[in-house]
Amino acid sequence: MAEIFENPPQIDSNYEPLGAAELVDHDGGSLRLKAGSTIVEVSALAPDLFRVGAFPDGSTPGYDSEAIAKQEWGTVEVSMERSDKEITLSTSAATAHVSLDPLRVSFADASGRSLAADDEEFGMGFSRRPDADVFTQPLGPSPRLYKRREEGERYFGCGERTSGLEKTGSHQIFWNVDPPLGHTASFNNLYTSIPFVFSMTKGRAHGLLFDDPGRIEFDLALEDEDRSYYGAEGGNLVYYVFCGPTPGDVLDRYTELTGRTPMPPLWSLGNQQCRYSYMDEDEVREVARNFRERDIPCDVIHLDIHYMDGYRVFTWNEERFPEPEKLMSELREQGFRVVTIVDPGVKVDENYPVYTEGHERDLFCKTGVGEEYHNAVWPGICAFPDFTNAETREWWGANHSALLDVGVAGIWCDMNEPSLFIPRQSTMPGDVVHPGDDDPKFHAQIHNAYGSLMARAARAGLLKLRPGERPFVITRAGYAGLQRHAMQWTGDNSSWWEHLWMSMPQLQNLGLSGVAWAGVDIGGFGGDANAELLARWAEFGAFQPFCRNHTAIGTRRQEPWAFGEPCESVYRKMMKLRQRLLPYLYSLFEECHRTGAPILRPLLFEYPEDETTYTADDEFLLGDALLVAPITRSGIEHRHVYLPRGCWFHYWTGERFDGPAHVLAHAPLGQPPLYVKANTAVPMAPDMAHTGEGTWDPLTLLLYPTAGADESVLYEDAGDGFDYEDGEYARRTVSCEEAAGSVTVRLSERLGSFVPQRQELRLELRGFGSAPESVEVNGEGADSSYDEETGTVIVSLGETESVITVEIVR
Ligand code: MIG
Repeated sequence: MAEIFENPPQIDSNYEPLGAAELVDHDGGSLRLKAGSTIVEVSALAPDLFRVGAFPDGSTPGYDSEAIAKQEWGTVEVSMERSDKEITLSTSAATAHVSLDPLRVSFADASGRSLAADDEEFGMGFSRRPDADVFTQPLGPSPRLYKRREEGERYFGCGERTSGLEKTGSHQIFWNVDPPLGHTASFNNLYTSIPFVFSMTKGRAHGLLFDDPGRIEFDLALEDEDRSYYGAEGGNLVYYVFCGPTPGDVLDRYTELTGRTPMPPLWSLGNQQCRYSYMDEDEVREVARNFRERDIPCDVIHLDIHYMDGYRVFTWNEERFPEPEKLMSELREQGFRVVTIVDPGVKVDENYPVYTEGHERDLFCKTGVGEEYHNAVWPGICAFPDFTNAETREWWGANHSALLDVGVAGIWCDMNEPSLFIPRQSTMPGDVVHPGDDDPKFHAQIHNAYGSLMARAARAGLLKLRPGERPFVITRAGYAGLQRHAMQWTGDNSSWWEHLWMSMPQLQNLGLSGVAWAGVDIGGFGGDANAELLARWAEFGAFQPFCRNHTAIGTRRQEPWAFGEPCESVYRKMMKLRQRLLPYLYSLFEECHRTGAPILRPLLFEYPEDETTYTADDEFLLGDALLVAPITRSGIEHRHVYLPRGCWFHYWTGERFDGPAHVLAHAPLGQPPLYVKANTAVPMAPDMAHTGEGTWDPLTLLLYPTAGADESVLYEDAGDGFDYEDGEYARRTVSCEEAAGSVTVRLSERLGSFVPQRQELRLELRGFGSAPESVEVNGEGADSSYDEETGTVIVSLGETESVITVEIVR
């Protein structure tokens, strides 16, 4: 099957675009056409979402896919117009134009802007080798799609990538691998595959998801700057077009289709610590003790593969971890939770119940001749669960009881590309068989979904074993939609400045591809970190949705204290800042859960009309209120920062900047360039060693008022469990407006039935040159103070559910 892994040329000589088509049926928002022996369907699923499917040679139309969370879309109001040459389907927000001879499909948004238009010449179709049979083209004809690149269109997204944010002029491969260390710009595909292109055209966004869990390639205006190409190997051609026009519209619809990020347990937003591996109970205790003694916030410690008995999944190594339950309850008393790694490979061992049960129940992948497929991984020779089978997933999920029963809090799915040792860092041969639920598939047909399916099994297992708790599952591999099962960490980066820089575009593109809950290993995994690199990495890492320090076996120690001062103090300061920012971060997670908005987001998400933001990928926004521009080079204390329109305040010095502006930031160690948007409240918790130490009392709303107005949202709930789904949350909008020297801060009514346990809400208003003339809360004199040195006004408010209005006259 080697041929199917070759890079196909963008336009190969065996390609035949679909020709003339005729309408055979239509129904509400859907058209069914026939072009030769190919059935083509064009459907409006929502006003701004269309789906196109092409099914060759009589194959039955169908859209089941691991990427898709929502299949039933209800009826969309569509008007259809028909002529001999063209059929149009118009919704309230967009139009699909289907021209019939030859068949070409294009789209437009409400303003008439053309998007995702088929290339006139090449359109869509299939590549068939003239002598094609099961040996030369085992997966059948190969779907190909050619789209025009609109004038000024620029490409982003594509999931986990090396190099910069913009992907215009690039070749993208989607095929999950465990790549060797390095991950330089010459690396293409990594651990996850999200074949979703997020396009910006002169301020307007749209998206295209090309759905196929086998190998996919895109050419994003590389070979021809006026054209993009999308191709798979075998199967049907299915793609979705998101018409926007704002970045938020695209992500909202994309995550409605592929699934939303679940609400995280609050503890999983705390700082986390890992090493490959903490070798025994004493070493884990020692790490925990250091965090508390050194006053560095930390919520989670991870156990890598050495906790297992001979790397057998769902077991404990009795020498290294003789009393896991005791260890975990001790750690829990100190406010730590434990996450354990789980790999898919199950050791072939007749005395190991996980293997014998999986074998007896026939739950593993097979070779072409029906034998259990084996390969080597950490435990030696292993069998591999067929996660395409629902029974396998249920069995796998239930096996997590061996970990959860002794107190493990979360599960870290590794090696699930899957990564195999023979040959080194390879993956399953394409002709391995997944027997599935009576629908056997070759591995090549489902490869990219394997990691997602493993994560799905873990999440479902955790939900079943602990129904009242929010699962915490990390995955390395996955496919589009993985965000509904797990968060993603980006695998084996290296302790390089280049990788500290790359973390930003990498996480921003993941965010534009639906995977907002993500993070890179702080300090870098491969190779040795040093004091300055680790300190600077913490200055960036504290702002990641997932904040974990991790490093490989045999490398230098990388705990926050490993390099002494000043690194340790910088690390402490940054983790304390993260801990204080948790109410803000948690509110962003809730926004993401509800709307798909990225948490760590590129500037273009908020300022799409400003094309300077399209290349500003060495800085990012956390929500819409914080702009972070980390230092990513050794030995420097200054860097360029682009501030988009609006007014920004430097967090450490209070200096004011009016954007759009290019500024030179001074950033000595411990003061990464961090800017707060004017009039946008940033909710902050008190100092704590871990998330469970206390309630958010007082909860401080940090604000920099200035002429103009803006608002933000504060969301709270129990921090775990599912009562929020029944209305047990507390949400309020905080608006801040300044006109003629008079500042009005208004907290809306508190919505929802959750009652925050605290005495005090506090406003911290910065940027006051002198004591305010007057401060009133709900029209009466207020409990307030002014600090001359920092120019800060503090106003103390009780916690009530009604509207609170604060008036400050400068
Ligand atoms: O072959 O479990 O990316 O985080 O420490 C290496 C050992 C397997 C790869 C993961 C890394 C983890 C390591 N794993």
